[in-house]
Amino acid sequence: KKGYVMRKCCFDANYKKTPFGKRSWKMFYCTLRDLVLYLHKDEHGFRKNQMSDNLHNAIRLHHALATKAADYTKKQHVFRLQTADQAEYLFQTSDSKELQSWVDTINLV
Ligand code: I3P
Repeated sequence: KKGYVMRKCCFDANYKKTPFGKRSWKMFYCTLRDLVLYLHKDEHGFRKNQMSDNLHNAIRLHHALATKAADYTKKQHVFRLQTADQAEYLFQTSDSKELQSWVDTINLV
């Protein structure tokens, strides 16, 4: 699965609150492959398989959990991703179908 999403970092590993100034929403071209969610700057970054993208923006999905973020009311179509190392992110998708599709895909890997 691939597509553009908005991402907000809430907690870094070990449930450490993401520092102020690093909690803003950012757009990424997201791809899922081999239990890893890669966040590329854009589709070009994905095609070129840009190293800088891969090193800094890969989220391991083994033992991760995606759930609809019903408690986050500032934006629509948002899901929460909690990882095995206890990091937490919010992802905004384009509509409810996309939201469900990302959640299902992530939880099935
Ligand atoms: C963050 C940015 C986010 C906001 C976050 C701010 O500031 O304004 O949009 O999250 O609030 O810290 P910065 O750009 O300086 O990182 P919301 O959109 O969810 O309000 P937070 O501190 O409550 O996470």
